[in-house]
Amino acid sequence: MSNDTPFDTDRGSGGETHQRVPEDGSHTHGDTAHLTTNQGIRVSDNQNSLKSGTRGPTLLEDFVLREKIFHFDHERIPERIVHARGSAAHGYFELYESLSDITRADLFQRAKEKTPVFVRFSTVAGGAGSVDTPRDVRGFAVKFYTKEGNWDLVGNNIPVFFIQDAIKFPDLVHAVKMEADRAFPQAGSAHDTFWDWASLMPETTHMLMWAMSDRTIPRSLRMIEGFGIHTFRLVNAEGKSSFVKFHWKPKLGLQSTVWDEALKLQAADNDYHRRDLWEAIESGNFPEWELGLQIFDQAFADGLPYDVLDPTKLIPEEVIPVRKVGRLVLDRNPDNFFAETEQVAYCPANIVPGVDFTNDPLLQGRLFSYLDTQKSRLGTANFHQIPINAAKCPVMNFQRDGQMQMNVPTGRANYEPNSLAAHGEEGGPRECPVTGFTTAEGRLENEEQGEKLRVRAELFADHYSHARLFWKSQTPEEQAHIASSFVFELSKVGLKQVPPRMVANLINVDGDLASRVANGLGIQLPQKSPAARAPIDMEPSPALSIHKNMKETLDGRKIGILIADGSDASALAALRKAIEGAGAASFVVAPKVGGVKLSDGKTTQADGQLLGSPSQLFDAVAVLLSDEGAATLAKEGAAIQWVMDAYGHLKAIGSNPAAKPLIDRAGIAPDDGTTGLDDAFLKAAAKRFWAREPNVRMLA
Ligand code: HDD
Repeated sequence: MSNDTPFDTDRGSGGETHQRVPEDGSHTHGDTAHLTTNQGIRVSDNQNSLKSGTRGPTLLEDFVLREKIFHFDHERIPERIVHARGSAAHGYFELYESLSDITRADLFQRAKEKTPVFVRFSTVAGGAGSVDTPRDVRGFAVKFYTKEGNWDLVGNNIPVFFIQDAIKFPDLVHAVKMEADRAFPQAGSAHDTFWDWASLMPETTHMLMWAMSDRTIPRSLRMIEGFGIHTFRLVNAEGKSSFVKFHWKPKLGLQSTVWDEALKLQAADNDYHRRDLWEAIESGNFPEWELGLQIFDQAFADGLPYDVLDPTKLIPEEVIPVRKVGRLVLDRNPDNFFAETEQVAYCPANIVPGVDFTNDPLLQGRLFSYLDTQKSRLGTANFHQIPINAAKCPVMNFQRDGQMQMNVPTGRANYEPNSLAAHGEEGGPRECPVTGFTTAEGRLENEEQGEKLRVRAELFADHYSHARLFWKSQTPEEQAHIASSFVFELSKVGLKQVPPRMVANLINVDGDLASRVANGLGIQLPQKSPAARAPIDMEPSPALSIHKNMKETLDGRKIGILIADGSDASALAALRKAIEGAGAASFVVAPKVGGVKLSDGKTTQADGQLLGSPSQLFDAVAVLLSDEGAATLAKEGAAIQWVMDAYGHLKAIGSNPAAKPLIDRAGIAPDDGTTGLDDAFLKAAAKRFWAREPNVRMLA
């Protein structure tokens, strides 16, 4: 081994310990990286611990072994109490036009300017190792590294929340997470404690409607909306402030799975969403959203029959249109999951000059919680110095020391004011009343401010108007899914008093919904529960429906093609070309991944083996078989299930005539979604066939 230079030439001048591995995988070449301990001592043997004799006991002296095991023992940090399972990506936000009239926030000043971002998506209830596709809310957290500091917009894919006051958050989370004594179920709300609590908390009803809708079983993280939820403020250079609600609109349109598909995805691929996001970015199909703003003023807020400070309410887009102001593009996967996705620390209190809070009592509680959480997770008040959390603008203050301090401040100036400069010493930074963050004027939205009260504002007592609005805004198919989800979840509840109590609340939303749920549960329709405040009727909002906002496109979608020995080579090539030409990815599935002998005698590799690539992984499926292949696969359960599930999940199924024995064996009744392998298939592949659903499952 060459060891002729005193310093490792692969190490940066700052002494950082990037563990660069030589391209040939070796670690002994003279000019390549060497394995070292964390103290920089080169390691001569990474295979054997130091022993007394060949078969003797391991020696305590082995600092290489002890350091390696010590570090390994501490590799995990506490996972997030909620949103533990997540996936993230780097990207940028690009502004369409200057918003200087409404905000002084630096990132909103100059058209076309890009601001770097790091975005983390998550489920809420499950642990870090849980699956990607339970019925659950998705977190949508964006860290903007602006030139005037970090702004975190920590939202969800649903525009409202379960509770109105942060003091209820621990109760919500305890109720929804695995039950305290048995530690199950993981990652889902379909259990006693969640519904016990939710049925006793009528303010959850609006959010429950969303949670039971297909919003919580998205097809892809690339196809969800995002919302800031709370009413925030934007403040311009003159100090004039406006209220704002933030929206993220996915370029690929909204799309969800059906429940049976989501359940089967949990078995097919635990990492379905993580993989999908990663692969899209890796292949250059960068996920994209538009940032939309709903802007309004105090007079508008005062005129509403509900309170804009109540996070269980939304403002329909039909009432205040969403103004699109820029786009978010995710174009780079993280280099290291732990360093970035796990250690990223979002905090709703991170805002920049030009953005401000409101008195929403849920938001106000969040302003405390996240900073506190980060200290507990990352172990030190210096977590802001971790690269993924560090602002990309100068950070200068007199905060000092603490565990894991990475900065080495020079001089004596660690207090302010000081007059050290007069002595020729470095005096340090000073406050700036002009460009510094100033709290917006007019934050006293509430005339009673000043009295100390533990109360809710009057209009917060309206628990049902917005739940009714949501229900009325759905298509009949979506309503059937919502009613069926209530039935599914409440059927898992063993506490007998809970389902009737929940149904009693639902009568306040809609009598038909409540009857359908009671009927699906096989229980008597109970008496309506008393509403704290009589609901009002609102105009339906089509923007709240997924089905009314889906895009018929193959962009970003994936089509599975089932082949077997003898499949037509040129038809396969043409099909793949057509699929990819339409913007989708094609994925060839075959009984053997190593090879299928096509009609031209050539062997082609499959992308996935049949059993490991069930049809729920695809948006539409094509079956291209020879007579021989169809005869074989008609006897293969996995192939029959492949076609049956595609049918049951309301997807397009294209097939060639020779595939008929398999199609028939799967019991497929022809409809608009069953086509040949021509253009009609590509058109069909961009849709789901809701009309088929009553033939394949009983919905509530
Ligand atoms: Fe929260 C994490 C979203 C209310 C306390 N929350 C967390 C994350 C998201 C949200 C997306 C994960 C961020 C990431 O990817 O690291 N939370 C919300 C939304 C809420 C909300 C949209 C309501 C509108 N949260 C909320 C309340 C509290 C918390 C009321 C406490 C009073 N949330 C936390 C937390 C977490 C968190 C415990 C866990 C891990 C973390 O913060 O970093 O502090």
